[in-house]
This record gives sequence, C-alpha cells and structure tokens, in this order.
Amino acid sequence: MSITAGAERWVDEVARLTQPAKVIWADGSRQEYDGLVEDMLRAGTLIEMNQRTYPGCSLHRSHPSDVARTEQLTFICTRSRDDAGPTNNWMAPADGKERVGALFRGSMRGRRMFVIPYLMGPADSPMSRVGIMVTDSAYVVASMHIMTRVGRVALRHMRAPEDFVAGLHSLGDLSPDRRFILHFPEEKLVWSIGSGYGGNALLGKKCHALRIGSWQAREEGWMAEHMLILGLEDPEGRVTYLAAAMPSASGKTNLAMMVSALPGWRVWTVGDDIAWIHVDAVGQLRAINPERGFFGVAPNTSVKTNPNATTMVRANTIFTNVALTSDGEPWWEGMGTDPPPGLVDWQGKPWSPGGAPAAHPNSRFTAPVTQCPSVSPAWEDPQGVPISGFIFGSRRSRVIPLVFEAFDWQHGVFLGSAMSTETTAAITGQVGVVRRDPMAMIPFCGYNMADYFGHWLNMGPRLAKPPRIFRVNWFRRDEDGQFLWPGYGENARILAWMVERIRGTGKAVETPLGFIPTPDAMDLSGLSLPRERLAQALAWDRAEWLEALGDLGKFYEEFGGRLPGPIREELSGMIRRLGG
Ligand code: SAT
Ligand code: MN
Repeated sequence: MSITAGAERWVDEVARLTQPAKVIWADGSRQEYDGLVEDMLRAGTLIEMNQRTYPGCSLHRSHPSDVARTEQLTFICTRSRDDAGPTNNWMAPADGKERVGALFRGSMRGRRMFVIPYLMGPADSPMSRVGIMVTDSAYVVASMHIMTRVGRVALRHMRAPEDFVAGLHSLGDLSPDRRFILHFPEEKLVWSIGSGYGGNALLGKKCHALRIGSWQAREEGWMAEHMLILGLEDPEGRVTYLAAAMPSASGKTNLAMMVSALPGWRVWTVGDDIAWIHVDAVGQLRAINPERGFFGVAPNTSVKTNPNATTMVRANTIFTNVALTSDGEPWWEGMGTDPPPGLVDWQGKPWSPGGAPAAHPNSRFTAPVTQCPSVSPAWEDPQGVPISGFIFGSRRSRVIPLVFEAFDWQHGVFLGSAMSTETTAAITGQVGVVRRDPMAMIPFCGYNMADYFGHWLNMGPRLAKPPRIFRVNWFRRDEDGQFLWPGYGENARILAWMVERIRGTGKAVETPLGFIPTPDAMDLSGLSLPRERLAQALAWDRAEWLEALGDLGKFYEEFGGRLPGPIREELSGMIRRLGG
C-alpha cells in the first residue's frame, strides 16, 4: 500500500460529503502561491498593496463577524466527557459528527477543494509531524503556505499511511450560528466550519499543533506548549534558550524578536507562538518551532515596540483586517505614525478620527519566519534548541510582581497552573476581564487540564537538570493606571537576570512567592527608572495573595479528585508560607 493511501481514502470520503466542484492537491510551490493570490485578487477577496513599498504584500478583509477565535464554538469531542475536563467545551463524538456533518454535507458545492499536505516542524526532524488539511478557502491555503511547510516535504515525512492529523475545513456560510471547531483527539481529527479566520481556520496552528498535539504529547511523553522560543546571547557570545508561555495578544511576538535595550545582549528568534518540546538522550529538553511563519497582532507593532517585525512585514506578507492608506499601504493604531488622510478602515469604509479604530484590534500580519531580521541560525535545527528556562507570563494590572523565580520544578508547575490573565481582542467576547489561564493553555489544551498538570509534573524527574521556571508580569500598573515597567526592549534586563540565575550568579531574595530579584540584581544602566518604581513593580502583598489563592483553590475544585496531589500541596504550602 502506498504511504499516501490513508490520506487519499480520507480525502475521497470528505469529497463525497462536501461535494466540491474540483479537488486540487497543493504542492507548496511559489507558482501555486502566486496563482492563489492572482485568483483572490480577481475575486476581490484579496487587495493588492503598494508593490513598490510593500512588494508581494496583500490585504484580506474577513467577514465582520469572523475576526477572532470563538472559544464558545470550540469543542473537544472525546468519548468520555471527563477526558475533556471542566475547562473545555465537550460534545460526544457521535453527536458532533451528526450535527456538524449535516453542515458539511454539500458545503463545497461549486467550490474548489484544496488538499494541503503540511509538515509541522523542520524537515527531517524526529519531532516534526504531518497534517493533511482540506479546505475550500484560497486564503487559508495561501496562509498555510506561509505558516507551515506544504507539499512533498510533508508526504516524505510520513512513516505509515495513517501517520497524519486530518483537518477538514469549510467556510460554510460564515454564519456564527453554523460555526463549529471540533477536535476528535482519539482519531487525530479536526472539523472546522463557518469561519475563515486565524486559529479557527489555519488548522495546523492551534487545532493541530496545540489541541491534538497536546493529546499526542501526553500519550508519547513530550510537550506541546503555547510558547515562544528565543535564544538570548550575552556579551561573551554565549546563547541561552528560553521558552515563554503567554496568552494570545500579550506580547509573545514582541518578546520573541526583541531588540535588547541592554547593551551587549541580543535576542535570536526561534518561534513566537508554539513550542514542541522533547527530552533527549541525556535528559535535556529540546524545543522546535513547528511553524514557519508568524501570525502576529498588528496594532501596537511599531519601530519602538517591535522594530524587527516592522522590517519583516515589508514584503511577502498577508495582512488581515488592517486599515489601508490611499497609497495602498497598511496602517494600524499604535504604528507610530498619524493616520493619513484618505484612510479606509478594516471594513473598507472611509475612516474619520474620533470613531472606531481604523484597524481591527485583532488585525494580523502573516509573514515568513525567515524574513525576521533576528531569526536564529538554529531555528530549523532538526534536533531543536536546548531549553534552560521556562517563563510564564500573563497580563495583570495588580497582584503579580514583575518577575520571580520558582523554588523548583514542582513549584514552577504550580505557578504555571495558577496563572490568570486579562482577556484581549484575540478572542471574541469582553476585553480586560480576569480569567484563569494555566500555562496560557486554557483555550488550547486538548484534554483534561488536571491530567495536563500531571503530565508537566511527570516530566520533571525525567530531566537531568530541569529548566528554571520564572513568572513574569510586564503589565502591572500603579494607582494612576500607569505601567510600572517600560517593557519591550527593556525586558532584556529581566531575561539577563534569568540567565544569571540559571548560571547560579543572579541575586535574589527568598520570599513566600519564590525568589525575587534584589533591588540591585538587575542591570538598569541607561534606563531612567527610579529604583523605587522597580521596587513597586517587584512588591507583593500578603492579603492580596491570600485572596488570589482562595480563588485559585476554587478553580482547582472544578477538577475534583483528578487534580494531582502535588499541585494541592503547593497551594497549601504557599498559603502556609503567607501565614494564612
Ligand atoms: O487566532 S489565533 O489563534 O491563530 C492567534 C491567537 O489567538 O493566538
Ligand atoms: Mn497564540
């Protein structure tokens, strides 16, 4: 039997269900990409940008009701409801197939069906995985070209006919009433209908690399995480690799390609969103970026916040839902330039000052990793990069100090599980409300999160030298609502302290929370930040923490007896240390 027999059988089955006018296997070539772009320009689903200043760039406007991930329409379909856990929406697999199968019936009539074989991870890496995605959206195919490795490189990687994650996607009628994103982890299958946007539609990303990926990772003993990967080079040229979990639209892309404000230090970018992490033969964690593009948030991307990104998106980039200038260039809020006259907003309507934002707050750029000026020479290393530290970061105006370090692996896993954050425009719903988001994985963990915490705990003893674990919060504010820490390139000072901690030299005080940098531990040279402002950013309050831990205890209760004992012990240990 040929290696693609399983994929061909599944594609036939899908074609019988969706009834496309034509089936096209994507080969990932430049010619194919150009053809798709031409088709979309002709159809009006893509708008050509200024080819002199933005060569190869185009703009896509999504349906106004389809601008972000829709978590309430995202389901984990496991046979047992408990395997999905209390933090996921659940549907019985048979119910899902029946209900959503009815929407797929004939959904591609008169449309082209594209079959995209794609590889997540570098060619020839033992950590890389194959997906076969079917879609009726040319925008999705073009985006998959940028975000993944499409074509022969994927088919070549298959070890057995069933060795792939299957993803069926159709735009359907784009109605939120008939929109569903279903995951069947037991079958390594994803069904998505009714959305053409981001994580709902580019199935290699959140659906495969995180939701199905996290399930496979637990079964097979590795980790699929919502993490950026960066290498931090010190003035002597030594590079330390760190992976950081942060919720969507909370600065992962900026951190991953940061230009260091600390002289002599430099950041190398490996990935900005997802990390697949394995234990190697000597007990070292090694991480790959399964993607080959960035799907980054445009608003507030500027020469000040992320100079590398502003360079990177000057060519071969698909912009989605940004505003368009009369010169055919992209514009967004926080770009660092005033809105020019003649601007049209993300819906294509003339924009005037004082009204709604010109660019959608979740507008995006899709650009190849290789265009990033800070791309790491090791970014496609088939063996991955060695991880020495994990960072858990979230968006909290109060309570959580700027940075502190866990006592050990188990305490660090607890700190990750304890994370909460203020919501952003990356998901539909209210912005700025605090919600639980353990390891920034609440929307992406494909199974019961109690078991996920258990999986993290089990990784520790397998490691010769477990990575240090740090908690950060760049977003803390003072009583006047002003950020206490300048962030962006200045965050290099915090990363440098982490590297010193990893090497055993960084200074810290032991507190009930963990190790907090001493007032003189961080290099603040060249930064005009009063030391007392830093002290305020690093401060913690016993009463606030005891209250927060009370809320955490309530969250843990949702998992009942499935919550691992060590997590419960860490919580009571912390309450005890705080004198509660
Ligand atoms: O829309 S995506 O899920 O791809 C981006 C994000 O929210 O992290
Ligand atoms: Mn993300």
